[in-house]
Amino acid sequence: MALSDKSLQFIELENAYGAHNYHPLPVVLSKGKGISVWDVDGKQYFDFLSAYSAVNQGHCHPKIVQALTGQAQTLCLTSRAFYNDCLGAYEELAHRIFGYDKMLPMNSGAEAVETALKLARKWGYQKKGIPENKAVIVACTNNFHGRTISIVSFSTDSEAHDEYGPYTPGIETIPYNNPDALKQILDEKADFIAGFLVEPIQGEAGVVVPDDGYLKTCHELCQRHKVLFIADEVQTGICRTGKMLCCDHEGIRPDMVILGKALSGGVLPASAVLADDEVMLTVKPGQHGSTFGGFPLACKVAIAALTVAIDERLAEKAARLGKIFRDELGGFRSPFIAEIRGKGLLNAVVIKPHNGKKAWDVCLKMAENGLLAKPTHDHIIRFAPPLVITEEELRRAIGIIKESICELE
Ligand code: IF1
Repeated sequence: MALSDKSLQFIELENAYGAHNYHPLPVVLSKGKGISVWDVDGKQYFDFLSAYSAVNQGHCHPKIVQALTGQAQTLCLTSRAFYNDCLGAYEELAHRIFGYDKMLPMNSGAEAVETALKLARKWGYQKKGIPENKAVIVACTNNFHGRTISIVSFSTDSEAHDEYGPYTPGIETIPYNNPDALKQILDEKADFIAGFLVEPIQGEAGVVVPDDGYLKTCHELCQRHKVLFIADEVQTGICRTGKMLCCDHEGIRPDMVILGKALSGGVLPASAVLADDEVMLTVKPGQHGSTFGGFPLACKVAIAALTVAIDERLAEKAARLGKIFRDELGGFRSPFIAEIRGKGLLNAVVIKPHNGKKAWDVCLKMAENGLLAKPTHDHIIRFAPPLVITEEELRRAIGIIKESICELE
């Protein structure tokens, strides 16, 4: 990709003064609207990453931006030392949409996952009678739940995990998409297990969709053994996979739901844990919190983001358009394509290296042709456009993907 001097300057600036904890595609963005982003030279792209599914409602959605700017001029932050006139309405909306007794608002996804783990442990000691300091949480191999020390403690990805020890104890991993593995560990030590933490589809692992019935079976096993079923819907939630929650596909109601990313339409960090009173009320005043969690600005933005998701029927759109995406690329023969998988508009193409070109080269070529996506694990490309995309736009984007692959053959 030829880079303009202007782009290079921004890239060099980040390289010089920023930590090198990312390896971005060499594109410098300065504007976004709906499904499009523009670089500093004014070139327009389809955004097929959507900030890892945080921008489901599209960039700078007018209703969400209006909520932001309106509240920004009124009251931004109070901390939870006082009540405010936005939080209750937000929590009530979450109750009406998701059907849980209570919400606990945080900021990043990782914080919400940490919150769920803390709640599971509290519940384990207070309600299940697990002996002090013996609670176990079960997670899955190839998980991605964030980057705090406790969360990376149970990561099985060496990049995310290594050299961050000593690690947090009390979390065990079992193979994903394997209900027998869950059954086995529950049979062995259910008395000590507080929760089972699972991504309904594993995003970072490369959009790994478990077999139909997996989540339902795990949910039943958890119920039978009095273990909390904790769904990390940070990436899959808010309509991305064709339902409001990915767990809705199997008709199960997790004991805890973790939301993040698109909960705020990608406008500011807003995450949350949803649970019923039996779990949520185990944490008492002073035992958990966050300066920004549930701040008025985030409440107003999240109310708007959820309202847009429902009013614009983003779940139905994701379901319908996702099928078109997989059908179209599934019927496309190329030596580069090994597999296409996904649900709704969370999809991935597994790339076989060809002509010495890999997933990274495909992404560079697509960027050149006006479509942004990012490889994960070297050989997988994730495709997740904002859900406000139209069928006509999706078909144009599919054209760019096909054309880019053909150019490399
Ligand atoms: C990065 C991946 C996506 C998540 C699930 C919790 C979190 C995430 C299921 C934590 C975050 C991120 C973080 C981002 C890249 C991105 C990602 F490739 F790493 F896996 F989306 F696919 N649960 N996912 O996917 O949320 O604290 O980041 O708000 O660069 O780390 P967070």
